[in-house]
Amino acid sequence: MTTASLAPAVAATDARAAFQHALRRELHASGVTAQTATIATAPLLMRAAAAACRELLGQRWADTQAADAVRGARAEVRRVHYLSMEFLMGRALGNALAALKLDDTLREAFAAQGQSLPDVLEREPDAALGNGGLGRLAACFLDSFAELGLPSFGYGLRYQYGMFAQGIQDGRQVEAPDDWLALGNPWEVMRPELRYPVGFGGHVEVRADGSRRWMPAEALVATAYDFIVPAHHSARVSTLRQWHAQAAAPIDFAAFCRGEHHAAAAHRVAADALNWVLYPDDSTESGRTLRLKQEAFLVSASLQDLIARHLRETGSLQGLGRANAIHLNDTHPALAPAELMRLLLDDHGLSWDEAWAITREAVSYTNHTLMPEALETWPVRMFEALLPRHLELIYEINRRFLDDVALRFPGDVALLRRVSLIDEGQGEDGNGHGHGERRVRMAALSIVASHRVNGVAALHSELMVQTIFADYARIFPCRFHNVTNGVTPRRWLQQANPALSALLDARIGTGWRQRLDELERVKPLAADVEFGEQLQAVKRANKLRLAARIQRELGVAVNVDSLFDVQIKRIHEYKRQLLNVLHVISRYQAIVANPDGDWVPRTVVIAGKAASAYVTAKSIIQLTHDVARVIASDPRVGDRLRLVFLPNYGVSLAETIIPAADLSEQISTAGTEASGTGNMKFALNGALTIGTWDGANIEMAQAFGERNMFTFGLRTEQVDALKRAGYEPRQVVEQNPTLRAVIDAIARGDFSQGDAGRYRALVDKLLGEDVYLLMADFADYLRAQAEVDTLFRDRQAWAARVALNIAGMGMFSSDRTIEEYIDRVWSVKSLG
Ligand code: 26Q
Repeated sequence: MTTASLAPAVAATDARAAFQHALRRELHASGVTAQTATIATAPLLMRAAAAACRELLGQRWADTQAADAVRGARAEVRRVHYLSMEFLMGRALGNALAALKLDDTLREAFAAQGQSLPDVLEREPDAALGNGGLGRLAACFLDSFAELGLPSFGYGLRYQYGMFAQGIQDGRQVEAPDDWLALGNPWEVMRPELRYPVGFGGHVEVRADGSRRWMPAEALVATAYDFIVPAHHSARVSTLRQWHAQAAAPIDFAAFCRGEHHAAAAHRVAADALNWVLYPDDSTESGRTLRLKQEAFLVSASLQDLIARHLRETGSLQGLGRANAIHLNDTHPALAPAELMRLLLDDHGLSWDEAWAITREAVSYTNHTLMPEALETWPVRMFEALLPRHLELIYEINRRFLDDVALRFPGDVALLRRVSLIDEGQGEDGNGHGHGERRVRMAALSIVASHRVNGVAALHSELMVQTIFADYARIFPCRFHNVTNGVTPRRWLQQANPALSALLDARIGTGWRQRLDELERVKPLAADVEFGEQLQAVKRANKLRLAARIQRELGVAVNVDSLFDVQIKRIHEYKRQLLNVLHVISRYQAIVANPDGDWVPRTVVIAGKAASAYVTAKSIIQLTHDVARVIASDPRVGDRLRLVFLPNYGVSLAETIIPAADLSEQISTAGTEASGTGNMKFALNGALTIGTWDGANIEMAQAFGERNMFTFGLRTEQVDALKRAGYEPRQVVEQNPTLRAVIDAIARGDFSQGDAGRYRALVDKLLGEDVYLLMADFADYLRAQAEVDTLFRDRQAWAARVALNIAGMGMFSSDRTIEEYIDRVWSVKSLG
């Protein structure tokens, strides 16, 4: 045996020994020793294992930082700083064990304690610091950063409470705080030495030399907590650095001495408020100040950290923009360019031109939505009160930008008004915001200050430059690009679906974990009947696991041989969960009308959270429960149809549901879903897709063949044309007896114990404006659903299609996505 082949084995033994040592120490600290015969509980084992993993990762972290610092000092690398208000990491232990190749070691160690590895893994709370796709994308990106060895930091906030926990009472959503840190967080590494001041309020002082300096009234300190994200095929790691806010002064000592204990600590409470909660994606007006403060806090701490690192490594601000990419995950961190300008001008004494060149080189921005009402704007008066210096800088950026536009497009005053960073508040802004109130347009700031702007799927990027950003695309034609989203195959295939992973390993080898393209080797297997049977067996095992969970959580027995039809995502009108429910109702009515028909049994699974203030979304959840109850209690249905709503959707629940799905519902109105990433996870796990011609569905269909997806519905141009021609949903309903029967049943109160009022608002929306065209797409949706049934009856044909879907999913790895970001967005080359 050569030494080269020995080396990895020795390293693995070392890691195992180190891990076992750390685990023993952790258990010992909790009173569990071989002598005391104490049996460790599952939560205790979980924390001990996590702490032991963290110790091994700590070494990798130090090695990675040291290597990057050397390359940074030699100006050999460009570090990427991914600024995001959301990182939806989910659980970490399973991922760390897989990365460190310690699964088997731990399985044995736990068995010795009478515990099973999966049971222990289940004890870890999800890190749910995100709403949905945008936050999960950031988490997949960190995984790919590590895997690709990209020098990088994710920057976020360490929220005390993440995405709320969803409970269901009487069919209605109730929110509870997500106290994910209650038992401590074994993964985070506190970095007390990393402290940066962050201010709010106050005024701007003008110095004798004309320079300006912000004198904030409120002084906070940001401290860092690091979370280490391991690569799976090297010893590299990536870092998620999350900021925690504290008051700069511990207490107001004078107030304390006067006996005013509340007043003495008031600023501490105010500072702590920044750490409290993650905002939902449709935040209401109240409490918005805190959101703006959170955004400013994230941005300021992250940029100070970046600048300090750059100065430490290179000793000068020269080249800061070349050596550092600063990426904005949507506009939530869009204050970054203003804050960077402030730091460079006011704290470091650079000239405007120097500072602006650095800013433009460093900053890039991804847009995640086309809906104009979702574009972030903030009242100027809030800036005046909280961020007066940033407002001055935004005005100056705007003045220079508009001067430039006026030179290039002389006489086009309307254009200047449309592209200004400031919405002057005159006339309709389409956002329903108060007339007359001036607002800062965060997307405009992000575009003007970036060298690259990208959308997240081909259609979305096209529509972005044709609709919401058309004016900017005319002004900056080279700035806009597409980078289609992807998902990490490590979490979403290897860890979520061990059975399918093993089958793939046996048939095409193990390389797909690193090179997802290798899935194309599955293509010839589509004709292999035995492979088809194996796929079906894997699916059935995963369905059994999900059925057991449904039984446990809801007390509902589902037919494992039924078609599992799944829609899991945030509850939003544009995602059209309601269209899904309308189909379920029509199927129910059809079964009742023809109980002896040869029905393909279905289990329809829906999961997702509604933002607490989103009344319509909450009503859709309630209707789902009402319909589910009526169907389940109707003996005529038998086991041919079930509707189940699984509460408290999140990353971990997705990891159990997705591998068990036969059919993936991706049914947004064409032109509304920027990309979708759930669609990719399902196809990768052997579900077929019923979907509209929207977001990344389109590229998936193109990758594995349109005939291998059940597509339906109006396309974007048709949606626009119909709306222009004057859409009348009521007429559509009148002309379709099946649809009419469904709407009538809801309106009559058939699902609400005769209470016709419960869903009046919902029905009125459908018959009135029907903004998302559910009525227009209903008939074609039913047509596609019937095709699904037909194919499902033919097991072999279904399995062949599944194989073709999997075979075509190679390009949807987040590794490919990040390679494209490096090439088109973050490389020095992209600076032109
Ligand atoms: C904004 C202002 C104030 C408070 C909250 C927000 C906010 C928070 C989260 C606005 C939007 C979000 C989340 C958006 C999101 O998840 N978008 C999804 O991003 C995915 C990744 O690109 C896409 O695949 C999805 O299509 C898109 O919906």
